[in-house]
Amino acid sequence: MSNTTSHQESKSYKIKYIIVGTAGAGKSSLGDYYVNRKTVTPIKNITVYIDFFSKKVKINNKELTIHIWDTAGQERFSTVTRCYYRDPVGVFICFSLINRNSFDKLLTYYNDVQNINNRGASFTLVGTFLDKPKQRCINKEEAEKFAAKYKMKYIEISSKTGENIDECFETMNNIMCNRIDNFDSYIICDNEDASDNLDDMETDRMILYKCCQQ
Ligand SMILES: Nc1nc2c(ncn2[C@@H]2O[C@H](COP(=O)(O)OP(=O)(O)OP(=O)(O)O)[C@@H](O)[C@H]2O)c(=O)[nH]1
Ligand SMILES: [Mg+2]
Repeated sequence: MSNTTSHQESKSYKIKYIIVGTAGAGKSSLGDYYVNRKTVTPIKNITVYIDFFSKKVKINNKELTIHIWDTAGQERFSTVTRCYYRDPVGVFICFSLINRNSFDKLLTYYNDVQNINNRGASFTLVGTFLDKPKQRCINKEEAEKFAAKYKMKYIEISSKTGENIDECFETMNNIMCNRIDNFDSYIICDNEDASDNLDDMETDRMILYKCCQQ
């Protein structure tokens, strides 16, 4: 006799995340550490338009294929990066714990994503540069207050040491599993045919192409 529950639990899901925040906030470093275990180097690699990471994880018998869209923080790319705010179900808003300006811009990013997103995105606020306590200018209470006000999770990470990076994504992955268990239509409908991830990437690349033509 078939078991409906175990059949459901062994299903694969594709999940789209996006990382936003000011230039130099550590967005690419966060994604690169989580997916490739790459620690930061002194060489700066500015993201142009958008970058992409992918990783498969298994949680409670669910296979998640995670697509992470890493946006450029530089203002001159914002017309294009905003095109990617529509679809993600998980959003990481990054700021640097050692840069006040990156914290002051958080609300702008939050509002921009909320205005464009149509998947009921879950948000995590990520404070980066945890390995630089002496240069720190945003304290934990201030960041926690902001996160609580906008109903986000809050976590502090270092892409130099890797501290809390797995936890950062695991927290979001668990939120996604809960949303799936609660039959969240934004995720379930996106996964009617979860096997074909390449087509999905192609669609996203077309969005980038169209935006660049504007
Ligand atoms: N010490 C330390 N350095 C970091 C950390 N995160 C990022 N960096 C460094 O900060 C610089 C900028 O990091 P990126 O990850 O490229 O920043 P970004 O947000 O992707 O920047 P854009 O692509 O321009 O929007 C790089 O030189 C990184 O090596 C961190 O947690 N600790
Ligand atoms: Mg980058």
